[in-house]
Amino acid sequence: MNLSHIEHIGIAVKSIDEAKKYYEDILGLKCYALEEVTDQKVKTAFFKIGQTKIELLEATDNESPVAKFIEKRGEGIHHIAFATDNTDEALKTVAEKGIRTIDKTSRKGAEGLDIGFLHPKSTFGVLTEFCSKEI
Ligand code: CMX
Repeated sequence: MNLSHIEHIGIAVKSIDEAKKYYEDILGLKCYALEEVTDQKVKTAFFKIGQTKIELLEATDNESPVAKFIEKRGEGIHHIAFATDNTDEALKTVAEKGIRTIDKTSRKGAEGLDIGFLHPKSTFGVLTEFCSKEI
């Protein structure tokens, strides 16, 4: 399935405006993109460190997975995303090995990537994402 690196770490926050100050003013990283992903009911802010990105996630709706996550568990690490060369194939491969996938096929995520999630109950408590550039 060719996982190459950690593409990003998703962090659920109540307010991107507030959290962004910590990443920029304290850690000295630069926010290079702000994007709303309507399909996922989130606003995102991206920072890059080496090959890996930090993705801040703010819910845009009470029914957003991120709103539910913060209500239940508070702000913090929400998911880890692995880069692969083909999200659809990676989802299929793990499903065939008995892992519960949230998405059967990929959908469009931030930055135009093809994304798909594995259920945290099947991955030792970590919501896991595969993502790839369109092929
Ligand atoms: N990490 C770890 N565990 C999580 C979790 C997360 N991010 N989100 C939910 N859970 C756990 C809950 O704590 C709960 O555990 P318990 O039953 O032990 O309490 C269990 O999973 C079920 O949680 P829930 O609150 O009932 O939520 P749902 O089942 O309705 O949804 C999930 C959970 C993971 C299926 C849903 O959040 C989902 O489909 N996520 C994928 C999409 C997503 O998160 N999009 C936002 C980011 C998009 C982006 O990066 O662009």
